[in-house]
Amino acid sequence: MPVPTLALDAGRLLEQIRLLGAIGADAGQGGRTRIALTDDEKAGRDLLMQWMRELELDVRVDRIGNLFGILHAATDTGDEEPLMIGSHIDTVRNAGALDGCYGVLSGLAVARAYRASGIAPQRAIVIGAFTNEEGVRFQPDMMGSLVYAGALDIQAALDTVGTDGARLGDELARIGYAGDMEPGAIVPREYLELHIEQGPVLQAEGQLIGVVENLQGISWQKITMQGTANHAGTTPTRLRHDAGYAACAVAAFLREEVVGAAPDTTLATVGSLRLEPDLINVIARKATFTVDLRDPDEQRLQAAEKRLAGFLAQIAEREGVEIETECLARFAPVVFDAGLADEIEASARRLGFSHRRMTSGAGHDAQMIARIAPAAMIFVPSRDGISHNPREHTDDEQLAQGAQVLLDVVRRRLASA
Ligand code: HGY
Ligand code: MN
Ligand code: MN
Repeated sequence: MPVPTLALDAGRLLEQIRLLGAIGADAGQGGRTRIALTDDEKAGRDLLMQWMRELELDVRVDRIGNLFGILHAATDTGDEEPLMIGSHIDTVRNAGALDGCYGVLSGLAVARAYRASGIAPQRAIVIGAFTNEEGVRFQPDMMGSLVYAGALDIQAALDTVGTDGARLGDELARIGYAGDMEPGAIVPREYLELHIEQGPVLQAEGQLIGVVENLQGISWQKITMQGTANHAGTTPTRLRHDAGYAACAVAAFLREEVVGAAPDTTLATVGSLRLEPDLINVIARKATFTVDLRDPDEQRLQAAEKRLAGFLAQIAEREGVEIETECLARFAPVVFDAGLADEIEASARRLGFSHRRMTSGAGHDAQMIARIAPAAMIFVPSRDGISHNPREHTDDEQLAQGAQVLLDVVRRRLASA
């Protein structure tokens, strides 16, 4: 079948990015917040559903709330092995407008290009928006695609209790997105995800397209330290069981010793830290905090976890605090499909776009779908490498060019056997 000539409507893509980015807008500080299964995220889902229907896509929702729009093939058999384009539209708190949304809306742009051409694709195109990619309310992250890939039991996911005490299944029902399709019912022949890099590499090297070959390992833990509240002015240091000090000692250890052991690859973040009773003149009796460890190499990631575990035992002994750890997410590094990566590189080259192969620092739904189908990712630059921040930005032209690469890969794949 000849490769169809398809035109990307970049204007509509950019407009939809802005319209979706306005949902959940944070008053007065820029940015938006659409944390998974909140009313604001529901509003984003409703708008996406409306746009899918405008394109006359067949809309499906599965039991974990993953949302799909299907552009059916020219023939019934073509529906059996669809090409899937996906990402997410939930956000962290006070987020940028592009993380996840760019990939989902670029999927709509691909479907729109086929619609506008009057050509039905040889194989169906499925555009997916996966539930709870960010994992900031309900852990683990990439939850919807993890369930979709069959690696997390649906009931366990529905019974997950969030950081606010809400049960995931109840919230899904409350916002009206507890669908009936079995997760995984649509098995893609391949999966593509277009995403902003969220890091500094492409901009630093003056490259436009990232051909993402692999994605680093992720280890999330919640650590609870139980000390003894006491008077800040009367308690000698040697008699303290200070959960606040112990938690801060862990953060310092992570930077100096854990990252220090592999400074070019291992990353460690204490992103959430709560002290109780959280008062200026009371020694903290309790510290609850999170540790996010990443490394592209599984052995180094395990070594980082071991170093942390060793220090926790030491500080518990030294400070006389009790420590509990809970694993919130643990994903080994993932290698994407080499053939798909080659096709992405070939499209970038054909379009005359500078490009380089790279590793993803962030987690993505692609790493989960890679468990059930060949998957690969396309990156575009993030200005100053900023993301998970209202200052997240990619130039309009770069966003359009990234979507052109996606469209070119799709049209070639769907025209081949
Ligand atoms: O944590 C991550 O890398 C992704 O944003 N969920
Ligand atoms: Mn993302
Ligand atoms: Mn993110």
